[in-house]
Amino acid sequence: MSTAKFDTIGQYLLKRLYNAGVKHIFGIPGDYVLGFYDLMIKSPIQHIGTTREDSAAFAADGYARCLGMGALAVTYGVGALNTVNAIAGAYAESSPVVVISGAPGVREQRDDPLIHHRFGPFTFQREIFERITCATVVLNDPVIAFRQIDHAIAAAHQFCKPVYIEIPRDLVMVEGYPMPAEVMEQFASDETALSEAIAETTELMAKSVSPIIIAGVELHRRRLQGALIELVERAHLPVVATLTGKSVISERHPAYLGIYEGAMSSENARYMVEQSDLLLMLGVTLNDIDTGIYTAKLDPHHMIRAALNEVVISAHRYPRVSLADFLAALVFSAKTSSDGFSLMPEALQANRFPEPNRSMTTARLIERLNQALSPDMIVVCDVGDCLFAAIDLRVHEQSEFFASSFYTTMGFAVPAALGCACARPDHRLLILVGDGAFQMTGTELSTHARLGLNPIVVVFNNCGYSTERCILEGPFNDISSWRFDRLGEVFGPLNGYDAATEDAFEDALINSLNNRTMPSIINVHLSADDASSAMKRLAEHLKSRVKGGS
Ligand SMILES: Cc1ncc(C[n+]2csc(CCOP(=O)(O)OP(=O)(O)O)c2C)c(N)n1
Ligand SMILES: [Mg+2]
Repeated sequence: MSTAKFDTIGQYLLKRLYNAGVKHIFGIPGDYVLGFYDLMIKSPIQHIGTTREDSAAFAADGYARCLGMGALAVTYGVGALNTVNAIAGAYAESSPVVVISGAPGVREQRDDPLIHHRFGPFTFQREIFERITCATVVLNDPVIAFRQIDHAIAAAHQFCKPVYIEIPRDLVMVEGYPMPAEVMEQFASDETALSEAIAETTELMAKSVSPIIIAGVELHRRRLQGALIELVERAHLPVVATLTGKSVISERHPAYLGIYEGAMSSENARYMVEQSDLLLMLGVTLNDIDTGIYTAKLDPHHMIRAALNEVVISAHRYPRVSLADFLAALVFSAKTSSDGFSLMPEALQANRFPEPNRSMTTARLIERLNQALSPDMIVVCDVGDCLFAAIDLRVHEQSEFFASSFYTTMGFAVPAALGCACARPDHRLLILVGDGAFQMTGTELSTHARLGLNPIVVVFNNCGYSTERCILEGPFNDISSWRFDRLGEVFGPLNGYDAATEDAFEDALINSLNNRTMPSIINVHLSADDASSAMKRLAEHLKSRVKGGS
């Protein structure tokens, strides 16, 4: 009979993760983490094996974006270090991913052995992760291990960033000790600054003739979408989103005008933002992507910018005001308008498809996907021209759009979609990916297949690294040509289609939509010099700037 009074450290970690909403853990086993794996498969948490550790981290990132937390468990050195790029991405993109790494046992480490997967002092791995997470803990002391676990999970929640938990293999089955919960300091808004910021904002809004909201990524990460929609609907304000904030509001809402991304925006969205006399920027990060490679024309003197914990109006600043409090107070004080939305959102193209024998282009592909999107679809997009093309994609009410749109790491989409599919089994995944990015982590499609998932993968096959070609053409942008449609033989079961023309794409798309039992992949042949409408708009703009000398 067991005499154990408390959970073991491994059991406690699994319990706390489960209570935080983590029902799946992604990763690849190794001897330093096997004890933890053994506990995991005996727990209610399901293990999802991936083909590579960075895929596990991307999957956990997708999972976290859907449910608020995701986790992966990997072995020491070779496993953990394989996740560094993906975890740096989760850090840059504010995604609360819990990295669990096994490690040599505490007793083993004492003798300083030359043990496999070791690459330096045993502290090195934690030090690496310290730079790309908001908390790192090494569970090498049973007395404080439970508290360290609580701390790491609370930090991931609070800061919306990855955390690192290292568990030496000889402590997985050692009992820990319950401790009183640590009180983490919570950010509290300064009431005076908040009310002054709100008073000034409402006054400016009342005077403004053409106010517009620019909705940013932090609204999504802090789960403030509900407050945004309330504000939009109460005050009848038009809204655009940034690319990193894409889908923070339904892209079919009557107040929504599209993505604003400087010269890459649609004409309508660009006009509405750039002629506005009051930009209400909520949770917007002004990075190069969201400013359309710095082509945005946003006048700071017409700007109210609510960031995570400050509000900046024109040239002055209200410190210690949280985005959530500012938005809640703004909703409360918004003058409700009984007018309907009198906006002119750009109508979705309703062109006829397919045009017989017509070669497929990126612009037409997006048009057709817009028609095919349904409210139960989540779109996960890789970087490359498909990301810029997605500016013109309009996702529905309950659907979401996820991408590594700020960090822009290739290889995100196929594995992140795996995480989304596990998190939201009632949704269908549409994956947009370039031929180059697919070659990085496309093997994860076989995990989708193994689990009986049914994503539709659209490969934008433009014969290499097209985005890089736009910057500097050279043989380094050529890649080998893969028969993506034939991957079922190796990665399957899955349906593969080859689509060079609109007719072929139409057949492939209809078959893919109808087949819900396995993944589908459509290899869409695009010409190497084809580009999304957004890229063309940017090129036009840059050309006219050169001609105009500005
Ligand atoms: C991991 C990683 N390596 C390199 C890059 C640099 N990069 C950005 S876009 C791109 C080409 C992407 O090719 P593909 O997926 O085929 O999309 P395309 O640009 O052709 O539309 C490269 C190499 C990157 N963003 N991420
Ligand atoms: Mg390509």
